[in-house]
Amino acid sequence: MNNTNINELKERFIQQGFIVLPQALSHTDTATLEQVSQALNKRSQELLKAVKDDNQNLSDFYRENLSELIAVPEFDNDQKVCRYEYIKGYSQPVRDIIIPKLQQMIHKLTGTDFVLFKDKCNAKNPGGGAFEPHQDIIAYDQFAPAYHVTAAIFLDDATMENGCLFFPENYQHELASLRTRRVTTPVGDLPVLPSYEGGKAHGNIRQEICDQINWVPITAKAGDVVLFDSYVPHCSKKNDSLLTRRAMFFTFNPLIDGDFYEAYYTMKHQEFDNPKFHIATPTAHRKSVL
Ligand SMILES: O=C(O)CCC(=O)C(=O)O
Repeated sequence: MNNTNINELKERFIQQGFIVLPQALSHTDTATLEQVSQALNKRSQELLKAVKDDNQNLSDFYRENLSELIAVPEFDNDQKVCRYEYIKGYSQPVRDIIIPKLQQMIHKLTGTDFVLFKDKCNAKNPGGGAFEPHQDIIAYDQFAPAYHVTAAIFLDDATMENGCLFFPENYQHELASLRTRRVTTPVGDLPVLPSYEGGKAHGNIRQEICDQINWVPITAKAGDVVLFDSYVPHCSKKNDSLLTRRAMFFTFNPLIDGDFYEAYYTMKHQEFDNPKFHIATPTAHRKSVL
């Protein structure tokens, strides 16, 4: 993000709710994240196996292990890692190097100090990993902050074939006539879109709203960063390739609203089955409780 185009980026971020920053991290940083990803994916696999071998379920395991990495299995395979979370709690390089850099990036864009709210890595395994259209804010509203910025960092190229993200061209414009609840945020009043409640589609934006949105695929190279706020609708299709499409998501909230990272993960460890924590995600959990 250089100083010459910062005003244009700011304007686009406020208007669209997202921006793409090609190759925003250095090669050293992406190499660090690659190492972290390999170590944490291995740890997640070991955890899923150990819990199964002990005839335990993940809810009980996490209730008893509040500082453990959170491994969430795939919808159709309880031994395959769909995502893992609590990266900052687990990885010193992420804590000391990556998060401060992302904070700087977001500060440059918004002029505001942000603190980490949550983090995760989606594995997006071959044959799976579709995320239905949703707004992230729906999954965060049990905590005080009403606005968040997520940095999605791609560890693999994201393509049409392997399930890149889709964002609206300009949802505020496309849905200008929609009457819905609006929330005051640092970038203006943003809409909470009507979504399904309960059942398999819990948290997904209603179909008639999705149909009014002009969805644009955002393909990305490994090392690209996409910054998006917690109101912009987004989704991704399943991975139709033979390789994973890994991406880490670091979600921040304005520092002025407080630091909720540990409170968020204490709640997530204690309430692993709470549907709030599995909105629009392709995880084993959705099959079992919804
Ligand atoms: O990883 C993806 O393809 C989509 C992620 C997403 O939409 C989310 O986690 O909210």
